[in-house]
Amino acid sequence: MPRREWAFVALGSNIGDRARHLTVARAALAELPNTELVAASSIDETAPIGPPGQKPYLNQMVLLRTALPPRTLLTRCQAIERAAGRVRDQRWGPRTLDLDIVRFGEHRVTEPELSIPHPELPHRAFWQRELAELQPHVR
Ligand code: A4P
Ligand code: MG
Repeated sequence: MPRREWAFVALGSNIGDRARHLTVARAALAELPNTELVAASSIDETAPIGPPGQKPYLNQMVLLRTALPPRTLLTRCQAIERAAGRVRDQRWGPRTLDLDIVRFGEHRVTEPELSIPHPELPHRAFWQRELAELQPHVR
C-alpha cells in the first residue's frame, strides 16, 4: 500500500441545486479507491469571482487521506465534475461543480495541467478559512 497523503479539495457550485451538487461530490470523493474522506468544512456562500452576471457560489472544502497520486486524484475529480453535468467553456464561468486540489501533503507541482498548491489559495479568503477549519483533523 503506497503512503497515504493528506489532500485538501475545494468544492464549488453556482448553478442548479448547489447544495445537492456538493452532497453528491462529497459522496463521490468518499468512494474513491484507497481514499478516506476525513472531514468536511462548513459551507460558505460567496460572491462570484470572474465574469460578471454570475450567481453566488456555495463553497466547501474536504480533507482526504489518499493513496492516489496527485494526477490520478485530478483525473478522478474531473470525472466527478462531468458526472455532475459540468460543461467546460468559459474560464471562471458558471458551473454545476468545480473540484480543485488546493493542497496535497507537502507536494509542489507546477505543470500545465496541475498546480499544487493551487495558485488562487492566497487570493481566496473563503478557502483559507475552510482550510483552517480542517487543519485540526490533520494528525
Ligand atoms: N488545474 C491546474 N491545477 C489544478 C488544481 N490544483 N486542481 C487545471 C484542479 N485543477 C487544476 O480548470 C482548468 C484546468 O485547471 C483543469 O483542466 C486542470 O488541469 P477548470 O475547472 O476546467 O476551469 P476553471 O475552474 O474555470 O479554471 P480554474 O483556473 O481552475 O479556476 P478556479 O480557480 O477553479 O476558479 N467564485 C467563487 N465565489 N467561488 C469559486 O469557487 N471558482 C472559480 C473557478 C471562479 N469563481 C469562483 C469560484
Ligand atoms: Mg477549476
